[in-house]
Amino acid sequence: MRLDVVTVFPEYLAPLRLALLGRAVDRGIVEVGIHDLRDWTHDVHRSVDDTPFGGGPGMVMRPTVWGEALDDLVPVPHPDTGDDDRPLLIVPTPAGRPFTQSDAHRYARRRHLLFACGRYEGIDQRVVDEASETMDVEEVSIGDYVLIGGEVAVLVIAEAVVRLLPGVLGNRRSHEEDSFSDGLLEGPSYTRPEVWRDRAVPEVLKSGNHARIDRWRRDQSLRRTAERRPELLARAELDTPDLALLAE
Ligand code: 6GU
Repeated sequence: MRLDVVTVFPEYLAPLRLALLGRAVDRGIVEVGIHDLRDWTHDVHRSVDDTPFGGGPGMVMRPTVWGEALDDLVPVPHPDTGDDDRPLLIVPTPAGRPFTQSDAHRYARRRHLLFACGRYEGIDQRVVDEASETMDVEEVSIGDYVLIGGEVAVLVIAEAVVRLLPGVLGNRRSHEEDSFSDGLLEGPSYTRPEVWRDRAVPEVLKSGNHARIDRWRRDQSLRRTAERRPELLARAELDTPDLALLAE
C-alpha cells in the first residue's frame, strides 16, 4: 500500500516512520510519501491560505495551491492499458463522516491512500468537489472534538489501517478479537503475578476451562459495553445467553 500525505507541517507526520508503522515501511508493506503543500506555491511568501468569502474568522486554504498539488500527486489513467492507479483521497475534517473500524478495513483494501491535511478553517470546498469527479473522496472526522489541523487525524487513520495489513502485526490469530470487530468493547486482561498488591486475577482465567473462560470474557465485554457505550449494544449481534446477562 502507498500512503501520501500533503501538509504544511511535514515534520508532524514523522511518526509515520516510527515503531509499528516504520517497521511496515522497512519491510516494504507500505510506502510513505510526505509532501509540503508550500512546494506548490509560486509567491515569495509561499502563502497557502486567504480570507473567507462571506466574512468570518480564520483563513481558508486556497484551491489554486491544492489543485496543483493533487494534479501532481494523482496518476492519470494510462491511455492504452487503462491502468487506473487513482488513490482514495481522504480529507480529515471535524465536519466529516465519523471514521470507524469498518472504514479502516475498507481503506486497508486500497492500493493507494492520499491524505489532504487542512489547517485553518479548512480547504476551499471546490477542491473536494472537483476531485470527486475523477476519484473516490471521503471527508472523515476522528471524533467529536476539534483539532487544529488534520495531521494528527492522519496518524490515527494510518495506524488503524496499517495494522490491518497482512504481515504488520505478525503472530496474532486475527483481528477478530479486536474491540469493535464484534461490535462490543473488549473486556479486561491480566498477566502474572497471580496476586498483585492483594488483588487476585479472576479465578476463572486460571481454570483451564475454555468454554467457561470464553463465556466469562463475553460477559465482561457485554457489561463493559452496557456501562460505557450502551448505544453499541443496539447494533451488536446478541444471542440468548447475552440477553440473559444484560437483563440481570
Ligand atoms: Cl479529522 N480534523 C480536525 N481538524 N479536527 C478534527 C478531526 C479531523 N476529527 C475530529 N476533530
